[in-house]
Amino acid sequence: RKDYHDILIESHGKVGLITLNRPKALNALSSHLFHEINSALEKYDEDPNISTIVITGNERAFAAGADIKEMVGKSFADVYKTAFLGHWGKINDIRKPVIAAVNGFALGGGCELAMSCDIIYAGEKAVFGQPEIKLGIIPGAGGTQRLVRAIGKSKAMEIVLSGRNFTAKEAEQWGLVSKVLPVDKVLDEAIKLGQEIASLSQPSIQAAKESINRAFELSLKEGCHFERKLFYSLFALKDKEEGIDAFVKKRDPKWTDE
Ligand code: CO8
Repeated sequence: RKDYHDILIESHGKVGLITLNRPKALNALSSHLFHEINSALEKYDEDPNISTIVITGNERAFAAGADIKEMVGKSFADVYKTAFLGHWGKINDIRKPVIAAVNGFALGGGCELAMSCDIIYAGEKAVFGQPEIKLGIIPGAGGTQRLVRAIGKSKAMEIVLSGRNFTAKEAEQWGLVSKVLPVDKVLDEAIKLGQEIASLSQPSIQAAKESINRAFELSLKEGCHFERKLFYSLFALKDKEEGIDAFVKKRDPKWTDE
């Protein structure tokens, strides 16, 4: 498609794929590239033919971070007044599930982009890290917040304060990624997972995502309360009747997403 320069988009059934495509810069997330990611995410989120989204890079890099070259010479006033890179938060508003298929480097903003997705699949050679400290800065797109929630304080401190990278295997052991796969299988498996999720009733998928994400914002009591309200509200769906009836009658459900 001609509308984008630094990403490729293609759909696989109901899965919308976004491939970061700035290979010479190891998919460094320039403002322009990030605007394109946001635009594609928004289009997929609105597209009734798409149910889940996969973001990937190439074998060498998912993304090696924000574009460091854009930061040269920028002062505090410059970045503060213009809310530099403020548009990075858009992905958090996407309602449909977003899966990251990570090969190669996922560093700095690249690691943060992966962590902003709902599920991460990683290739055996993937390398994660928050090396910002080595540039005299700190993570700025949620790295200090999401990493500690995913892997706990001691490990998050070690990673962010030392700037050392960590492997796909470590990321899996620590619970940051849900699966480590051979390099050439990561994208296929992520798309397969996307298709599996897309084959279910979408209002309940979106409610489940919304509810899980509340766990990061609310106390346990409030979170369970929120979940219960959503649970009750799903009884208003035709798909709830369909799913329960299909189970009772031992047949396959036919979802209408209503
Ligand atoms: N930004 C810009 N260009 C980059 C970046 C980057 N993050 N990473 C790599 N490149 C470019 C290199 O400059 C090089 O370009 P050229 O060929 O023109 O010199 C090309 O990509 C290939 O890179 P290398 O030659 O360095 O490849 P190597 O295999 O030798 O090394 C590394 C690979 C180890 C990944 C190395 O490139 C590297 O260390 N990259 C930088 C990693 C990093 O520090 N990332 C963190 C950036 S800061 C950040 O992400 C903050 C996010 C804040 C978000 C805030 C939102 C509000």
